[in-house]
Amino acid sequence: MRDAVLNMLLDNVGNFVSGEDISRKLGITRAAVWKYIRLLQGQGYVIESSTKKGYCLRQIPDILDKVLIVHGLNTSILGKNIEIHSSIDSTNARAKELALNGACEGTVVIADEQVQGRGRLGRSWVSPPGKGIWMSVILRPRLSPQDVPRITIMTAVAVAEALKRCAQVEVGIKWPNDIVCSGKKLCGILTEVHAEPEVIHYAVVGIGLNVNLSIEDFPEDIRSMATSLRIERGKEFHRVDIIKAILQEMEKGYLQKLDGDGFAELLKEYERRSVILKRRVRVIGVGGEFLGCAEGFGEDGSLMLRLDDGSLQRILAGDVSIRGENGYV
Ligand code: BT5
Repeated sequence: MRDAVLNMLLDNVGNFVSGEDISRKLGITRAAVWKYIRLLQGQGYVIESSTKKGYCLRQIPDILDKVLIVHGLNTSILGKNIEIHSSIDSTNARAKELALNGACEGTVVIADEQVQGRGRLGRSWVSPPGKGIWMSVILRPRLSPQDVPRITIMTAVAVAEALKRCAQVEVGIKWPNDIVCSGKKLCGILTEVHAEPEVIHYAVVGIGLNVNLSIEDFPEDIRSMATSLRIERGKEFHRVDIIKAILQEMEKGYLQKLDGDGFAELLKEYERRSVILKRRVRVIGVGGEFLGCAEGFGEDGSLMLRLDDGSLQRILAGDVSIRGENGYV
């Protein structure tokens, strides 16, 4: 009932809805309506009340409220099922568990805080409470397992588009899985799959996006290479707006851009945003360390690196990190 009351207020943000209308529509007493208004106010919603006019939602708090995420979310698959946690070990770990148990495609797990957020290759991901988007999406793509890196490419472009729309910020993409701003890491993507040689059972795409973190929120050892929207734009953002935009952009990419001409178009967009293309980069991979010029990206999401001896080295996504010749980018 609390959700239904909130939905009515959200349908009329900035306008009054009478207590009588709410009680009639929801079949509850006006005293009950008032009880839910008080509950919402206690959760941070600024609701003006007037004996004559009723209730008016004036301000929405930056909280991960499922009603806020679903309200007006214009997707058909992503976000059909949403699980929100105030604190969790890792949203990717939880999403994998759900996927194994048959959770539907498009299931989203979001947490206010992660206490064991994970990066690639066992690295950790800093995920303090209330300040970032720590989210994982379950997909069941009809792709050949070797093309899995396309999912990370699609997600990176989706996050970039969402940030342009919601935060008026132009970000770069650092292959394979980083979103950067002013040469620092704003977001990391972790795609994990459960597959057999011919078929992907599920993919879990984890997105860690630093929204309202200040520099002190990062441990000292990563302060020089990490950033947040707040640091970049000098103001705070509502995480829910960005979550919705990411889900909408991701769904577009998922449905239209993972193969054929759609993927060719996506790759162009990825290249346009790449911060390493045509630059000399150092690739630190399991197979060793290479220095060369990033010439392009393959259909499978690999990086084509022109080595100093003139040969072209194809580097698969997922097992390398990239540094600029003298720093992070
Ligand atoms: C990544 O790994 O960039 C993937 C990060 C994915 C995090 C999301 S959050 C939701 C979901 N649930 C999870 O448990 N994970 C996913 P990698 O390229 O390996 O980068 C990790 C490195 O980035 C660390 O070793 C640090 O140097 C740095 N780092 C850690 N936390 C950071 C942060 N909040 N912002 C910027 N850099 C960070």
